[in-house]
Amino acid sequence: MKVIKLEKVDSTNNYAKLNIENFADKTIIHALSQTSGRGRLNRSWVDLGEGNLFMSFVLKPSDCFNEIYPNITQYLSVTLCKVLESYGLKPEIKWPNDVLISGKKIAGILSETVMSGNVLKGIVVGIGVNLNSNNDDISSIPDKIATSLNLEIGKDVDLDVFMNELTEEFFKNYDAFLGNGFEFIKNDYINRNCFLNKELNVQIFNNVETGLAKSINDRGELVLLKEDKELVLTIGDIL
Ligand code: BT5
Repeated sequence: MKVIKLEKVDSTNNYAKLNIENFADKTIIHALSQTSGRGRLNRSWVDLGEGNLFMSFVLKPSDCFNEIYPNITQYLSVTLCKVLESYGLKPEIKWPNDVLISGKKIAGILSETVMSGNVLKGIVVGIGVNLNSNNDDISSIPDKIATSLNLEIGKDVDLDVFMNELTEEFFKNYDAFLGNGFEFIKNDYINRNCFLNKELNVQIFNNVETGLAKSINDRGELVLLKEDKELVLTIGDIL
């Protein structure tokens, strides 16, 4: 595993994608600050200043796409929960991969696939974790109630220590996850969920589906019960 350290970059995901040919499997791009951090669907990820985590995993598990690769984001959300639990917190997962503390967003995960024709050049899995912020900055985040680790535990967090813990935990079971897929983490994922058995509105692009969150299947998809019919959702945002 190699770590590439950058002072400042537009987005660690952009940097990883642009230079993907030059990076070996399991390379990490770590930036101390991001000027244009991205979320999904053109949303942005706010840089809350010094001491917060912005990193991307460059993964090259094979040169053809496998249906379990999209589940890497869920694998990373479970990994993050385990690290946050070691700080004495009780994180919860909101499908598919949001990690919340007492309902507040502490991290975001963005996975992007780089293809050239049918050849998979690599997968870039970016994660931002709020480690050190203050109440003013955190409340300026648009559209979401957010938090950061220091505000939850009442003391500053060491960025390098946290990043090493996250990286170690990620690679500890990564190969086993690739061999087994979502089922390998299904229990760990479900044990931390905050959405099952609740009535949900789920936005899928411009459409909103409403129903009871019945289960998570072996592929990590959300099974929504809508008027006696089952809807199986692969992507979406729980509103
Ligand atoms: C995400 O998108 O949550 C994925 C964010 C991934 C960020 C990492 S940082 C390293 C790597 N490089 C990148 O350029 N990106 C990745 P989404 O589910 O679309 O949520 C975006 C929404 O989260 C925004 O619209 C805000 O409401 C909220 N948000 C933005 N910044 C935040 C922050 N620092 N903390 C908590 N919430 C935030």
